[in-house]
Amino acid sequence: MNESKAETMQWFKDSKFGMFIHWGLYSIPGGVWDGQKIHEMRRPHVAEWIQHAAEVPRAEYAQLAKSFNPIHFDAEAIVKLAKAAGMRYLVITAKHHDGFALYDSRVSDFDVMDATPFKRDIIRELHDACKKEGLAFGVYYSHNIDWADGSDCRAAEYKEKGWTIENQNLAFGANTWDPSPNTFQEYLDNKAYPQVKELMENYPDMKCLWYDMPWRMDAEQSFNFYKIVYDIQPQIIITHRIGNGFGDYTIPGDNKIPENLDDLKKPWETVGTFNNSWGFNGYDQDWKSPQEILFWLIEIVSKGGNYMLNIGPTGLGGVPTESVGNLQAVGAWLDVNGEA
Ligand code: JFZ
Repeated sequence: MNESKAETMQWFKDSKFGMFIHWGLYSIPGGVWDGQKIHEMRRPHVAEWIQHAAEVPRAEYAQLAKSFNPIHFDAEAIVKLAKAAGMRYLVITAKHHDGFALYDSRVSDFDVMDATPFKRDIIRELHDACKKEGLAFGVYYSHNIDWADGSDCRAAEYKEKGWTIENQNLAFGANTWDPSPNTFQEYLDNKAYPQVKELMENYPDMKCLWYDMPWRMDAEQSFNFYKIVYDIQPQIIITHRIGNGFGDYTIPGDNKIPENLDDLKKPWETVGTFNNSWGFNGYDQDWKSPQEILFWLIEIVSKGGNYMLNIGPTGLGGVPTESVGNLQAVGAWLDVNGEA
């Protein structure tokens, strides 16, 4: 029998330390497009937003898939690294804002099996490696923003109505440079809902689902995203970034430790970057030292939260050496000084 949501909540509260993985086509350019660095382009300056920053047309961006062949990817090695660091769960981007899926999707060809020479189901390999090594597993799914297939019609709508401050905020992150012809509803019905259903059917016994950036979701849409998960894997807990109050746990903000714990009301998790980006950025060497990571971890855990620290594998699938070394050092410290 499936475990209940209450049991997963308890698991979450006991887990404390997890690994976040941002990986996709954006890992190939690594924060640089046509010789321009992402921090010289428009915000946000995180490498997984390169398509948005450089306003890359959809067809041109999709060409990246042809060279996505991450021969250094080793699911088992990543899971073992997480364990060595003292982490107890792992969450990977099944689909980020660029719309590219890291698993075999039947409803879209823009995925690792159909569009790349690699043709290995990355989500399956990590899911199975976690199971084998006894680590909990979850996925991130960008349900609202999809630069390839969705969320653009409304930006066009706002543009037509005039860019009021309110509209500009609502359109934040939308593809306004080369919008897909889909309506938002078509995108939901033909891609996003079916893809979440596929994830639920294909990868059993998951612990959490990380929806993100719900800006334009209405309550019915957020509810649908909740229901698809609950119908198939009722034990899964969901981030509040699903939108409209449906989440089971809260993210106080990226790289943010909450000050007033009473405001949170739900169990919480701080997510953190290793340098200044989630996706691999080839020129950002501003790595958190083992001491800094321990500061974050201890501060967060002592306040009752979880810390999910991110790694951004390269376009070839390797984990940056600084991340590997610093995680191992954190694990070594915890082995001596940590408890439970
Ligand atoms: C989002 C994504 O856009 C980003 O690429 C990454 O996946 C990150 C984990 O999540 O970025 C956000 C979302 C929400 C806030 C900040 C960054 N927030 O509410 O402070």
